[in-house]
Amino acid sequence: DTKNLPQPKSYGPLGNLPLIDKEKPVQSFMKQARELGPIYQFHFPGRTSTFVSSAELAAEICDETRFDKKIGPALQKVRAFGGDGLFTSGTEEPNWKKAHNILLPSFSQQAMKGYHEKMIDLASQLVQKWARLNPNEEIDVPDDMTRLTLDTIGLCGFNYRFNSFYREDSHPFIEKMVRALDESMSQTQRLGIQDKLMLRSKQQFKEDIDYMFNLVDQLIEERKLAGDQGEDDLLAHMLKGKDPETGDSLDDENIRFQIITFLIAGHETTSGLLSFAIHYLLKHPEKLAKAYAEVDEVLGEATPSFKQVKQLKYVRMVLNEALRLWPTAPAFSVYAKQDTTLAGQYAVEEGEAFTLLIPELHRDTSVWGQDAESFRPERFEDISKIPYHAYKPFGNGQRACIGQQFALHEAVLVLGMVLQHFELVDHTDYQLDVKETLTFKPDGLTMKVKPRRKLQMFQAPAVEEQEDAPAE
Ligand code: FDE
Repeated sequence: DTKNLPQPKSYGPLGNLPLIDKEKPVQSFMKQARELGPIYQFHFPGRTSTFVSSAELAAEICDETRFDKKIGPALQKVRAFGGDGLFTSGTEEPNWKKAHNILLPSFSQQAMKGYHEKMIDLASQLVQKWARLNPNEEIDVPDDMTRLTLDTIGLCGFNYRFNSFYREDSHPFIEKMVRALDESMSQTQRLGIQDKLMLRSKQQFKEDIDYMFNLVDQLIEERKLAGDQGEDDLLAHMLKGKDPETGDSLDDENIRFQIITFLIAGHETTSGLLSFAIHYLLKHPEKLAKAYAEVDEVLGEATPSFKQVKQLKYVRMVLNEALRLWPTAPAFSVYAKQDTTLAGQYAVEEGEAFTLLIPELHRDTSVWGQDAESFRPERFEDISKIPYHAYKPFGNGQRACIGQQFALHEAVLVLGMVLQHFELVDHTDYQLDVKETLTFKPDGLTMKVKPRRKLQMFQAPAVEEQEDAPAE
């Protein structure tokens, strides 16, 4: 059964804890998986986690008749500000299903058409910023991508402009959110007694959460005061929507949690995705050339239309492949709904939990081949050839990412426009270093760009020679 699983070296009361690099816990678990195999146990002081990383085992724990999403210790901490929002609520909690039903239409293909223009608005701000850099100035890629994705979810979701491109530093909301996320991750790694002593961090945590609640509550209040102006964004759907199953609508506190959830889930992950994609294109000139060719053929000089974004197939494959190698939300956990067995081999008791290490699943050579470590977007030429349970960058089943289409439409559009306008230069010969918060990002990735074409926006009208000509 699962009691005799492989486990790493133990350090007395600390269990396996000393084996974790505190800055890179998930990468530490990935490393252990390479040494211990596709399923192993890891002992923290006071609790044990079981990690799985093969396609065979992923298919088992993704069977929703036997397993359901587990709100593990890290998500428990995030609940301090995500509450019973979609991401941090259990499937059995009434607000999960209710919000899921109410918000699903906000993420349909039809809804994407409504967001397209707003996405273009913000992608244009990014392109304009980069077009106006001096030739020697470098770009902090994850930093600018975070500005872009935060502003996009703000505008599409709540008609709110964070205006991140007009600020030297990130919006205060981001600073507090990142610090709160960081604190919740650290809390899960501290020993009980250590944690109790961190009074200053706890006070800060509380202040940061209060700030987030205030900003969001204000947003809700303002919208209510303004009344129904025909907005068709997430917030409007949250305020007006009724669960078709029960006729219930969401209460104000839950709407607050949903907004915070969408701001968290919707921007870090997507900005990491765009940053990894750029990293891999910088390192693979032949793939970059292919992407340029597609963008030039499909878009030419034009601002992308909704339909053209759908036609950027290779750009989409590049993003899929970036998500394979570095899925920006790198793990999720499930628990057994009843006693069961895993792969006909391990007896599992009701309630036992498993965490899927998505980057390891995505490197399973039995599915991805011996070149699983290489960046090769062509793998995604025919999606139907990829076994369903071998690729999980957006999670699984009914608890999968509700924002998937949103994130992909945005990312294809942005990467398409970046390639349309710029030649990308890897001026530091960047070596990948993956930073972990709740999500993955290429740490310290910078590049320079050279314009490929003249910016179309706000061009002065052509000078009319005749008018200026001296009168005869
Ligand atoms: C979700 C999600 C997931 C799952 C998790 C678990 O299971 O725990 C994942 C894996 C993900 N997600 C991923 C991702 C990636 C990317 C790029 C993204 N994602 C994006 C986005 C955007 C938005 C807006 C979002 N996203 C959202 C979200 C939400 C709300 C959720 C929850 C759902 C439920 O219901 O549960 C998620 N996402 Fe994501």
